[in-house]
Amino acid sequence: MIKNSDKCYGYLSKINTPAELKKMTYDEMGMLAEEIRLFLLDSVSKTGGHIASNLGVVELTLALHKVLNTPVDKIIWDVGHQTYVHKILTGRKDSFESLRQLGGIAGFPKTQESEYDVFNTGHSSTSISAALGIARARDLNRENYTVVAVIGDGALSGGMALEALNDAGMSRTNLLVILNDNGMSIAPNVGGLSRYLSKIRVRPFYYKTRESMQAFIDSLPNSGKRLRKFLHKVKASMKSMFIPSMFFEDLGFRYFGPIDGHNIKEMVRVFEQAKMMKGPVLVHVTTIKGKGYKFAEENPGIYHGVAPFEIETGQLVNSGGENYSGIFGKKMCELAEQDNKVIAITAAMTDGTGLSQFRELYPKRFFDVGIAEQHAVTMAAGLAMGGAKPVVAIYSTFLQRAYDQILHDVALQNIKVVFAIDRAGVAGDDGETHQGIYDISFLYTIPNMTILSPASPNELKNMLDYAVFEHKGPVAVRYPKGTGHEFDGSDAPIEFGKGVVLKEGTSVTLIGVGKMLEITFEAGRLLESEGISCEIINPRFLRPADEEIILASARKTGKVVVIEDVIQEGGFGAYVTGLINDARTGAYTKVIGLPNKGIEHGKVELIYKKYGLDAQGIKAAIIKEFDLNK
Ligand SMILES: Cc1ncc(C[n+]2csc(CCOP(=O)(O)OP(=O)(O)O)c2C)c(N)n1
Repeated sequence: MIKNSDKCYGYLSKINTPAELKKMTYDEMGMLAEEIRLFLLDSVSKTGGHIASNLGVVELTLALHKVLNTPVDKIIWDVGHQTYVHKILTGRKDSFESLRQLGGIAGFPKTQESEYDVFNTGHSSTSISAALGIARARDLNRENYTVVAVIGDGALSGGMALEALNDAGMSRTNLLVILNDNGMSIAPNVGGLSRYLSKIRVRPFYYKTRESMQAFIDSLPNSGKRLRKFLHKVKASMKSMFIPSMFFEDLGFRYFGPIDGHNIKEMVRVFEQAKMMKGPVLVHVTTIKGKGYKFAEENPGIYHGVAPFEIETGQLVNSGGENYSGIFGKKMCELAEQDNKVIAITAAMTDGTGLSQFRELYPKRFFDVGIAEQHAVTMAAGLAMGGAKPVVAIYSTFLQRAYDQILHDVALQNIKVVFAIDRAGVAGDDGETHQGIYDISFLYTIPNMTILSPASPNELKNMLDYAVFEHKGPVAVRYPKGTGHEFDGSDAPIEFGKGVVLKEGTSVTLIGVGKMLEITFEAGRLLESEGISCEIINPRFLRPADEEIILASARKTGKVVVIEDVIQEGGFGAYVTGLINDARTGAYTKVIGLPNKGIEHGKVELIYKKYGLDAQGIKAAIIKEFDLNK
């Protein structure tokens, strides 16, 4: 067993800031890299986290911090899931036990956590835009420091990254982009750009020859002008001979690479050179995802982001029970078998959304479009126009990217696209950039959009049946992370716009949205034990809501509480409050949800407790609000 003791970490224990790194020799840095790998395995196997991506960037991060003068020089990490090594080197190694835990250090860059974290990331493909902005501000302020964006080949498939390259390439701004190419997104990377990169990866000969040639030209005396000109021409034509089109150079970047992202010395040499150059420069670094840990190297997709695991066997600690993503994936296979028009679309999240089996069984009806949520949604609209039945599976948080595509391309034309929204509600460990707590609010503003929220696995399956085969127009089925339980009546068929009163009561109406229904029942039991009679409603449809049962219950109890694990502004509770007020029932309302201030990382249950969304908290809030103790 690897021990987390100073004895094993002779080099690492000396590093508190990047300054110490600068004094190290390359051999020492090599040994430090090995210690960092052991340290990462030791801590992430306990806390869970993005192990494979971090194992892959150990040397890259060391080389960057060796060359750069951080925090004056700025590094912007794309997605930010690969910043553990950066955190270890910038004063946070002693906090690693608390990684992703409530109150502990975050799994992504956080400006409030350290001055070395320059820009908060979490969603993919933002780094080049942010870096270009920072570089432009630097120039306007007449300051002088280096700005670096580190972006993976997966993140490069996102439209924003390409928009930023397009702008940066012609900008003449001094900007360094490091492309960390491991051939992997979470799963193997997809698309034409990925194929292009793999072509470059296997043709380092061209770049090596070109570099040597440039060095030779530079070494020629001024008198050799004609030879110099001739060699420049040869160099230029070599390009078209070896690589059909030099994408990055044609965009306006100076391109270096591909270089070995596990060779610190080589990277330091190239980064030093690139840092001194004028204009935008792209250094293409090749790395191995999961490097140094057999299980992660063999299965980088599985070890991309993991729960705690056993180091020796690679065995993941079982979270118990089939989760909603798995249930969704199985149901999709059933739907596809029933109807050959059913199509599944993912934006680089095949495993995460439970669609691996679908991909195997129905490869022609499965599309992984890369990290391209916007494209996924509009492409789905096109498929539907062509007569297909597209189901777009995207995590709630990433669907934010495609707001305009949902509105402009799908909803305004009232096109039937099914949105399978995974990780809806509090998603936990990944923190504020990954919580699925905005979807009800943003979907509520979209015309023609129907929103369903299943409260159990059976309800998810039935809602998918309904959405795919019966519903007309755009429809979203939003379901949570993790597992769920059945309750009496959970297998009742879905009827458009209909909710269900699950328990009659007289003192207060409790409406539990989706996953919160289970906790609402628990809170109801606590209230009943104090003699407060609860009526419990499962709304099922958040839009259009079942106004009839809600208003009838409001008139009966005079007090209505909506419980949802999303932000309160614009949520279902806000809608119900308006409904009850407009109907002049005279009933009081209360929404128990989340404040709109960014919800930090931590276990879902602990976050619920902190924000009063656990059964005890709900009970206490209701008693206080309505003065029910008297
Ligand atoms: C907009 C968005 N969609 C999906 C994701 C989920 N996601 C996190 S990392 C990742 C793959 C990134 O691949 P790459 O940039 O190559 O980094 P690597 O982990 O391979 O180093 C994906 C799809 C995300 N963070 N943001």
